Amino acid sequence: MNQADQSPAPGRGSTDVKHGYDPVGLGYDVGRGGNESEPGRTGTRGWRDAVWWRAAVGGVLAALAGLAAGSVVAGLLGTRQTPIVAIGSAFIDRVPPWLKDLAIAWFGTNDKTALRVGILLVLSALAAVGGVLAVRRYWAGALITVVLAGVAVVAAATRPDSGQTGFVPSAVAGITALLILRLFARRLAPLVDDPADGVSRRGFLQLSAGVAIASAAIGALGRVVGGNRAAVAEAREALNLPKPPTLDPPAGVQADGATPWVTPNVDFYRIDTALSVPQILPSEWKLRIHGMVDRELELTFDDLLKRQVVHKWVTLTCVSNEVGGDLIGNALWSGVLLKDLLGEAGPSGDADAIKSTSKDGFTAGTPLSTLLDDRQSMLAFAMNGEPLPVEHGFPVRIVVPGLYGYVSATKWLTDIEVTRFDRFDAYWTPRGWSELGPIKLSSRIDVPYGTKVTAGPVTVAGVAWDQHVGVSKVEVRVDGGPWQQATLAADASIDTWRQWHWTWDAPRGNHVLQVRAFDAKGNPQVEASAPPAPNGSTGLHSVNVPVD
Ligand SMILES: Nc1nc2c(c(=O)[nH]1)N[C@H]1C(S)=C(S)[C@@H](COP(=O)(O)O)O[C@H]1N2
Ligand SMILES: [Mo]
Repeated sequence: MNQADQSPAPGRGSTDVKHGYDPVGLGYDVGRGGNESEPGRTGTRGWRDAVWWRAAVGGVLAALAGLAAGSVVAGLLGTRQTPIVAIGSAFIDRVPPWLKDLAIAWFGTNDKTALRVGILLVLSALAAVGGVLAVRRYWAGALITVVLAGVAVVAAATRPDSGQTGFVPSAVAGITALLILRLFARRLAPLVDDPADGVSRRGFLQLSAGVAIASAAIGALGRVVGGNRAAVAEAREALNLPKPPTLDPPAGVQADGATPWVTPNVDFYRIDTALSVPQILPSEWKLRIHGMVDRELELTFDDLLKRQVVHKWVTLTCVSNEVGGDLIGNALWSGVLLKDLLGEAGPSGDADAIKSTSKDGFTAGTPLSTLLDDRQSMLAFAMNGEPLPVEHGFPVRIVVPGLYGYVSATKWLTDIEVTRFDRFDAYWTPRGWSELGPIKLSSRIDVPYGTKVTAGPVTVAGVAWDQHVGVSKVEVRVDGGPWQQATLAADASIDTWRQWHWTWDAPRGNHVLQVRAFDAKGNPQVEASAPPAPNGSTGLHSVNVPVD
């Protein structure tokens, strides 16, 4: 039951005219007992006694409490869709390009921060109006909260990256804000009739302080309980990284076939030992480069961004990939060359490796030579033009063209020690995997696969890779017959996979297709089958194709 609606006290309702100029009836003028013939007193007493500003404060505090609750829930659920992120993302998706350009012109790389501040200001203003309305008619004020929360819920629910629970934080935020708004409305209702009512004034102060402290505490608790997830998600969202000149695949690369040349971030395979994904705020990220160096380096995320940034297509592969498997993906990585950073540190001539360590204690051992040569090994902070997804190593990981991930691609990177292979074991080495892990030449058939094929011309297509060596030729054979040369898509660089396709005049019956690739020097793929351990699978990919 709502006291504000039920109070029989006079001085409320649209028929009440005795407050004179008082459009909302909340003591904007002189309040109860005031004297309209004494205009001199109106200003100060009116201001101090007035309910409206207290009601506005209550509205804003209710909204902030809702946002705090929403952040906690987002943290617990592991979704990045806090109410602000939900609204902000929906806004970014819909904003016309000219406005985006204007925002960038005005705020530069702070445009995302400006957007957040803007959203907060607009929300606060609306919440203040809601607070004022709620004192007289709770549901009139509550309606504003319902609409705002509704917008956030719909925005979160319709985002492609929000998952099934993305809307929950916004819903919880809305409900929390409604409950707190109700408390404020009740507290303030008596002041409408008697602005000098000391009990109610103190009550308002106590409630305000309580809500403010509780919101701050809940926000802090959320960071602990949620492992910083919401805060990291928001920080990631707010980052404005140097953009690659283009996200388009290099011209002429596309080939007929099922596998797109670029692997979208959401489809990119994920392999790691992290039960719970490390949550690192860019503002708290630090990298130490030390060990056998002339000068130890300590870098912050901002230090990294101040350096020369490179953008490079690299196909990452997992050593656990079986023949024909999908633990491989191609992305445009943006970051800073390890060659530059190690050059600054000055590695000792005796060093032959780095041991890189992640926040969660994973380690990889990488030959120093692969970081200092021309292959553009990097500390990557962006993937396909976006900040690294958290599960792919946010905020910074290593990418080394030509090496399996387990010996190079440390995610959530925090430490690089320049050292010697004979002085340490990386994570997978004592677990039965080779110390060195160059990627092996391999190839895969992607179509036809699991689809019905009709007799006649059929496109057979797939990918082949031999990162940092290059693929020179791909051949296909049917039922163990003669090898036939497939068409290779244009080369992007030797560090990416290569698409291939071949047209097969398919006869009826059950057939077996096989593929093999040749490296840049003309060596064929190893045909003998070997399992992934200890340093990568070999063998030819075969698919059975029934043709009607
Ligand atoms: N911190 C950390 N980084 C890691 C790993 C890990 O377990 N922990 N696994 C590695 C392995 S085995 C691979 S194949 C790649 C996979 O990177 P991705 O998950 O971004 O595809 O990350 C590498 N980096
Ligand atoms: Mo891997």
